[in-house]
Parts: sequence; structure tokens; C-alpha cells
Amino acid sequence: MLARSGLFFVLITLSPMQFLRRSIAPAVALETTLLVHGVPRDQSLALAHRLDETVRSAGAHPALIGLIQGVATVGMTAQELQLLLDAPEVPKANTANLGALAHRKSHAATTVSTTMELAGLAGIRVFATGGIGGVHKGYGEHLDISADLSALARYPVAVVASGCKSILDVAATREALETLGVPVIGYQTDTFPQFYCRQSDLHVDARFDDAADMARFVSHELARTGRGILVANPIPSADELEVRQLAKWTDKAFGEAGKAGASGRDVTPFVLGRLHELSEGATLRANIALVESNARLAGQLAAAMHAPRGS
Ligand code: PSU
Ligand code: MN
Repeated sequence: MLARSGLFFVLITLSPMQFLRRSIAPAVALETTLLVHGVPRDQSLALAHRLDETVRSAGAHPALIGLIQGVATVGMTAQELQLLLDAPEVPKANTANLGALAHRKSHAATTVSTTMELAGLAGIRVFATGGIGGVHKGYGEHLDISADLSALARYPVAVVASGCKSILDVAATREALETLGVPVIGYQTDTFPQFYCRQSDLHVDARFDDAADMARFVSHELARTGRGILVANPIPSADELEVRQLAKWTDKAFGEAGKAGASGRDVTPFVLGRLHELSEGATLRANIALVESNARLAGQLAAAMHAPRGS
């Protein structure tokens, strides 16, 4: 993304959606929603650079994905990222509104769902993020389920994440993944991590302790099913937050979101933003630490999947 090696491959498809691919294998997809809406704007560029370096030092090439003036761009340049960061309002694109935003020649930040979709089109098999979207709390009265879940059942990409975001109903999200038949594998964990916390009482389908063995499984499983996989990587122990303290901040942030009238796609950015403020930066530091750790594992995974057989 940010460093230009001059070796990249460009492919432009004019119809039905303009598509620009600059990616070198082994590639790791990175999303723009996390950078544009998930962290305060003044931290976005620094995080982008850190993720870029982390993926490279693990032996792979980062490919930042987003919509630039309607062009689905896989492997954004630093200038293109700056365009998004300078724009007054950048819509979040999920699988439902990506096509319409492209049609209108809009910029857009891609969520997990559309980053998977575009990575899949570009032949990228590994993607690193923080936490996937899922089933929101309170679905008895108000149903809100992220398009990320159905994307996992649809696009052949392994998503490395620390479970789903803790502001969601984690148990319902885990159950929905099961219903959709998405394999959830734990990297060095027996339980489904809860974003800022390493453990839960929820299961994973299989545990892998060795990255090379996990890479062999992921390659075979993607080829076998043509669908996605969730690689659950717990937050590093040193950066973990305490569950009860977190629950207090989360309740408060949700109360404020309700009062402010945040709904639909605005809920996640609002609540994450308030959590960062209420915790005086603790959730932001934890969020950055877990994304970085996921980028490292994704880089290792992509490199191992790309290595010649038997090595
Ligand atoms: N992980 C983070 N921060 C984020 C997100 C993920 O650490 O901001 C983003 C991802 O782009 C994910 C989106 O797809 O939040 C989910 O949004 P929604 O709940 O509206 O589907
Ligand atoms: Mn939603």
C-alpha cells in the first residue's frame, strides 16, 4: 500500500464496476473502515503505517482496500488513503451499498464484508482486521446483524480477527457463525476471544498452535469450500482489558448512543468512539494492539500459504 515497490500488477476491469488491483503475492488485505471510522482521524495514518510495516516484516505484502471515486481499489497508495482521510464524510460500504456507491463515483471505506468481497475478486486469500461485525445486542426489539457474517459464508478469504467486537452480543454472533457454517478456528486458543478480552465460554471449531499447520489447513479449506474462514486470534495478554470495567464503559457508551439517536451503520463508530473517550484511551490502545497482532499473524499465514509445498 504505502511503499511502492514498482513491481505491482495492475488490472482494470471496466464493467460492471471499475476495479483497480495493485497487489503482490503473498498479500494480506487490510480494510479502510477500521482506519477511517474505527480510530480517531488523527491516528489513522500512523496505524496504517504500522499495519503496513507489520505485514511486511512477517513476509507478506499489504493491500489496503477501499472505494476511490467509485473505483474499487485493492492496494491503495498513501495518496489514495489521504483522499479518504481528507474527505468530510466517507460512507461505510457493506455488501448491500457497495455497488450503488461505485455507481455514484463516491469514495467509501470498506467494512469486513466488502473488503472480503474485493479481496476475493483480486485473489487475495488472507485479511487482517480488529474484530468482525455481528449480531447487535437487543435483537428481541431491534434486529441489527452485520453483513460481515454472510460475507464470511460467501467469499473465500481467511479473516484474522480477535473474534467479534465486544460491543456486540458475542454469544449470538458465535451462534450465527455456526448457523452460516463458517469455520471458526482458534490460534493458540480453545475459546472464542472477545476482542478486548482473550477468553470466553464459547467454543472454536478447532485449535491450531502452529502457524504452518494452520496455513496448510486454511489453504485446503478455502479450496475445498470456496467460502470464508474466521481465524480467531486473542489480543496479546499484556494488552487485555478487564471484563467488568469494560462492561461499565460499554453500557454507558450505549446509553449515550441511544440518546444521540445513533442507528444502523452509525452505531459501531459512535460506540467505539465513546469507549475510547470514556476509557481515556485504554480501549484505543488495546484495539491498536490487537489489530497489529492480527496483521502479524495474517502476514505469517499468507507467507506460509504461498511457500512451496513441503517447505
Ligand atoms: N474492527 C475494529 N474496528 C472497526 C471495525 C472492525 O477494530 O471499526 C469495523 C469493520 O469494518 C467491521 C465494521 O466490518 O466495523 C462493522 O460495522 P457494522 O457493525 O455496521 O456492520
Ligand atoms: Mn448493522
